[in-house]
Amino acid sequence: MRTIKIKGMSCNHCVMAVTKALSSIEGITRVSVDLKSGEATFEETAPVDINIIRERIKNAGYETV
Ligand SMILES: [Cu+2]
Repeated sequence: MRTIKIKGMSCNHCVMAVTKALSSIEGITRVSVDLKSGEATFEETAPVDINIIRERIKNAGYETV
C-alpha cells in the first residue's frame, strides 16, 4: 500500500475527482481518499512512477505534496 498527500481538496467532490484521477492510472487499484487528512492510499499492481501520479492529480486540479 502506498500513501500520498494531496493539497487543495475541500469537499467530497474533490475526493471523487482525485479518486477518479488515481483510479484511471494503470497499475493503481483500491484507491481510498481521505478528505480530512488529505491523504490518498492505494495499491499498486505494478510500480507507478510518482511523476505520472503528480501529473494526473495536477490535471484534475490538485497538487501532490
Ligand atoms: Cu471539492
